[in-house]
Amino acid sequence: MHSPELLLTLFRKMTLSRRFEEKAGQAYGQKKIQGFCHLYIGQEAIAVGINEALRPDDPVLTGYRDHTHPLIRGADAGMLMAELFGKDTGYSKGKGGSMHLFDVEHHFYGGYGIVGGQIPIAAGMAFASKYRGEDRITVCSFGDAASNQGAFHESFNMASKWKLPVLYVVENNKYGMGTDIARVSGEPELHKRAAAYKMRSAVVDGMNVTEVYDTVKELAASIRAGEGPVFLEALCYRFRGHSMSDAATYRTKEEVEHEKQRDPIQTLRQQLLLQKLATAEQLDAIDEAQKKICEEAVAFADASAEPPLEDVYTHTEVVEGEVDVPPRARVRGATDVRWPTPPTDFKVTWDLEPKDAHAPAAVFQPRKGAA
Ligand SMILES: Cc1ncc(C[n+]2csc(CCOP(=O)(O)OP(=O)(O)O)c2C)c(N)n1
Ligand SMILES: [Mg+2]
Repeated sequence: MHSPELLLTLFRKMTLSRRFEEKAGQAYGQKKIQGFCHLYIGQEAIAVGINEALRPDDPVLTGYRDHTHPLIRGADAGMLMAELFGKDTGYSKGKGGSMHLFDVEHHFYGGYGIVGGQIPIAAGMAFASKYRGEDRITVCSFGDAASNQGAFHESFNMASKWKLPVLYVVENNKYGMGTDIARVSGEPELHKRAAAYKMRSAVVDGMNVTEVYDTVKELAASIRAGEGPVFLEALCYRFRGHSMSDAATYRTKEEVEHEKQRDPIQTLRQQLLLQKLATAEQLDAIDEAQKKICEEAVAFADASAEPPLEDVYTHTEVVEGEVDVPPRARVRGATDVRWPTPPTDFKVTWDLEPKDAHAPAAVFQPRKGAA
């Protein structure tokens, strides 16, 4: 059973994501957002279900469809929108943009435009947690098409061999940019690939937020207990185009309309009403409050300045000694920013390999009678 508080939180966060994405879509149409922009509309149950089942200090990474994760982890909506607008008040001073959001304060480590780029980075972050003896788990989501990247194989192999504390989640929305995953995959039931790495796997209805929450809660506990990485397949559907420019010739209008019947927000709304855990008026009020947050986010981004011209070539790489002010402190003057301080005593030797992961050394036995 889920508490009414939990269900209402899930509803609020999915609604916040939906309203933010609608505003981003609108702003893109008005040319306030340039370049690429990928909306998460339809897939909200996955990010929200996952995040609610995690600890706030568990690192999270995803691809370029990345607005929702930081938003629901507590990032400042105005600063996220400003980043999309390319403004100086954005999380990365407008230099990351829609595909490269990053919010260290809330342990959101990107935002990657290279398909599958986050998969090996997540293995590295999980390795770091294990090496430092922390009990954090890293969660990394990526799309169905990303699971055909070479980095998938390399990372899964190492994650399994080293029993890394990582939860990989494939958000299977059936399509890459416009290619049906079944057309290009020897094994389109993606979770089955885990067997090749002796990795635990699970499948979940990614349009059902409570199912995602329950599944991830259980899987996260198993990973935190040291039982090794897990591969979760979340079956879902995106209601909008791949990005803001999508000719949409690869799927029918009927298919999209049919899938919209499974809207995760409407499903939870119906559940809350049926179980009399909230009234329609209460849910509408929650929705209105999220709309207001997103309207204010757009107003903040609109009113913000472009990055100064002299900054064109700065802040694109880490420069030793450069002052590093946490974004919310820089932009909002916040004094409550909790900034992680990673250890500095790095040893770059083979000792980094977790000791318990060593396989027994193979003993070479020459065959009798061999020449
Ligand atoms: C290495 C690489 N190859 C190709 C592209 C172009 N590209 C951008 S998104 C995309 C499809 C990815 O689809 P999927 O992984 O299913 O994620 P979804 O967009 O459905 O969330 C491709 C091929 C890229 N960005 N990076
Ligand atoms: Mg996809």
